[in-house]
Amino acid sequence: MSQARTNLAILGLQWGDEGKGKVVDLLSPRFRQVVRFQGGNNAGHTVVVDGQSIALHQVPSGALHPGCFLVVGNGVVLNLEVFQQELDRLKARGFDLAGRLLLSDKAHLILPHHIALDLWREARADKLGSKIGTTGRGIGPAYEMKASRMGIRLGDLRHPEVLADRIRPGFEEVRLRLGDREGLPTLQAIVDGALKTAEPFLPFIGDAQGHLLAAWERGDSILFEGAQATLLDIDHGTYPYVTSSSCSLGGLFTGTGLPPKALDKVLGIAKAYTTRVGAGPFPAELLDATGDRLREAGREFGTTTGRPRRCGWFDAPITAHACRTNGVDGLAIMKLDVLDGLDEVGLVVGYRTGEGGVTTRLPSCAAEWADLKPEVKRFKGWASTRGFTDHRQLPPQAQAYLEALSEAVEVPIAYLSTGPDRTEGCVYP
Ligand code: 2SA
Ligand code: MG
Repeated sequence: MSQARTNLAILGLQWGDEGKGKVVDLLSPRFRQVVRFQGGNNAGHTVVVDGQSIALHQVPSGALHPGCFLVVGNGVVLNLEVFQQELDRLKARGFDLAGRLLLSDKAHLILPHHIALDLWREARADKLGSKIGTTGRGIGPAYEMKASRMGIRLGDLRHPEVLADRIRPGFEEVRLRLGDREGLPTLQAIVDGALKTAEPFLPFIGDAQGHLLAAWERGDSILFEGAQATLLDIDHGTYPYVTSSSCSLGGLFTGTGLPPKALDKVLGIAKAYTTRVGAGPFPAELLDATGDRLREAGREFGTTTGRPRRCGWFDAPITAHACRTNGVDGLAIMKLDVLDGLDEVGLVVGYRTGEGGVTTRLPSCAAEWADLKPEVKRFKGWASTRGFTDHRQLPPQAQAYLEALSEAVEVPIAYLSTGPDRTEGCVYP
């Protein structure tokens, strides 16, 4: 993690909740610009400062460092009401973002009918047995409206006189599906609500692409903060059990308007084990007492929805896939301490196929995932790594596990987290 003065992307390599928030918070003092480029308030990034945790959803995790300018790129979908709540909570804790926040005028709004459609669709899918387990924040419908050319950009808020006409086509399509049911406000209420919520934000809405291009040209250091993760990527994840944005590296460029040359390094974030929230394939999942133990010890409950996360061993094939997809230069391995005290620690090195072989190749469709059984390599457990700040002092069993993990994904470890606080962790040389 000695990439000061280089432009760095921080990307999740599993199914989210790897601990990206902590890494961004740790690194952001070295950067002038901190940028979000995809996702919305489905993200939940927890940052712990002085024992107090702060959950961020749409505000970039550099918020806690007054020297960071925060940019929300065009690839993001924003719920401004929730954004306002986040700003208020930050302000109450002494963090004022005035003068250091820019929201792209090309970013899209999440509106009440998007949320209603998300919830309606999930309830319906539940009956059909095809639920995705979304966060219910309207993320899918907001991106869907963007792709079908019925989305509303933040810049549209500058033109209140035509806002109803802009929102109407998408709203009417949602109404066709949902009918006039409870929970779906009228078009006028949606327009009025959007304008009222947007008012305090108008000074912060602008040309984020131009701002970032200028920052890059003058040599400002830029940190790109991914949300969700590669296995939730709409193209490279476990489709259809994914989110609706491009969470892997490609999304950084479409989601900011910067060219690939503007990026120097990619730091991939992975937990020392694996979790996922919502439905979908998870070959490494532990449905036994060990899985429960990981959930309790790691406090694996959704930051946004509070849902219990499914837990399992570190899955090398999925993480290796994410490393290749993103061209990861170094790994940050998070929450090693959660594995403390186990007799044995497993590492999924491949999958046993129906035909009796072992593969590290990921299937491209959900049906094929179902056949995969994990091939687990077992390591002797260790007593404690909690709070360790020098990797050379780690118990030898933990060192052996980390070495095997890094070898299996073919990327060196750059940082290791041994506890939630900023101070708990080690940098590798
Ligand atoms: P959506 O709402 O359309 O993006 O849901 C689609 C899938 O993407 C998953 N997803 C997530 N998985 C892990 N963490 C996420 N953020 C929150 C957190 C989640 C929470 O940090 O804990 O609080 O529940 C996140 N956001 C989306 C989701 O579970 C679906 O599988
Ligand atoms: Mg999270």
